[in-house]
Amino acid sequence: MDVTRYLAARGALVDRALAARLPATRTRLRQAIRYSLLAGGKRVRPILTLAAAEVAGAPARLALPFACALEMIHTYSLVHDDLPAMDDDDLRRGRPTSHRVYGEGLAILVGDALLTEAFRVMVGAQAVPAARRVAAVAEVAAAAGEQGMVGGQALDLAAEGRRTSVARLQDIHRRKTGALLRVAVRVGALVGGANPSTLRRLTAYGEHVGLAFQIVDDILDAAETHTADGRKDKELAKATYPAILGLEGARESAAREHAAALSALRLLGPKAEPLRAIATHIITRPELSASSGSGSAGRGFAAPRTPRAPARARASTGEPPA
Ligand code: GRG
Repeated sequence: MDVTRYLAARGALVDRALAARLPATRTRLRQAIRYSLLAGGKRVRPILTLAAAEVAGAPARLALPFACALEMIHTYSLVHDDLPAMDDDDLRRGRPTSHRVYGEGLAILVGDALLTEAFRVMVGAQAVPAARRVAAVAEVAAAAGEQGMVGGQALDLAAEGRRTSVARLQDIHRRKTGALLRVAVRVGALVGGANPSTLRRLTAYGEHVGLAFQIVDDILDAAETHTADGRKDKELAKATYPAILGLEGARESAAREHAAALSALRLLGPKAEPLRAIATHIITRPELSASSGSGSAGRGFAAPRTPRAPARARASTGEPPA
């Protein structure tokens, strides 16, 4: 299948739905929300939700509110992660970060509003039977909160500058990045009414894709660090796969997770083809090849990479902000 076309079409569907749910108004908060939400992210999580719903036998549109909600939660996490108290990043999705444009106070509120709106959108998905809806909302809450993404971010903060074992690193990644990717797949399956064995297989797929995604992200960051921004030593103080396993070890881990993701889908037939293609696309992102630079502009899995500038690492070395 032509995965690039598939991703572009599904991404456009999600973009339109998000823009319609949060139409432009004259308030600065709404402008700031739209600035971050409609900035051209890859829409990996919502696309996984739509694809999983189809594997379960439902039309993708049934899962669209949940897909939008996951993108809202993901965008909130990026806006908050970029704040001076976290990573202190200047660029996100190829443009200045929310707090650089709108100030820290409003950027915090953008995240708060997106997280809250996500739950309103899911609860209001009337076309989804109430029992399925409640089950899906509860799973998203768990994946986004202390047991999942927020807890993982806290572990990540605590791990900076310390020696970290592979097991600990996996735990951080499973929660910080993996939980939302896993739940994106599960929610599509739940909303679509997947039977228990399909749900189990899709869950395993989501877990392996979640880890592969984060390992690839670490590899891309490490490659960038070596070639471009000269922050190698500080980046290596972070808990990442290349820092612990080396680049080759990290690539092997990503390949193992990819193979496990495909194996989980083995018995799901042609309906699962988009999920297979997405897994393969994630680990063969164009920026992954050693010779490539920092990516080209525009949508897609080759969207511009944001140089990481960890404020916490700078603070610990006493280096002034770049
Ligand atoms: C602040 C509560 C809180 C959580 C932050 C996920 C996260 C936790 C922070 C993001 C930091 C980061 C860059 C992690 C690496 C993996 C990742 C989530 C990359 C960004 O996701 P993409 O590549 O981004 O899907 P786009 O912009 O395409 O949506």
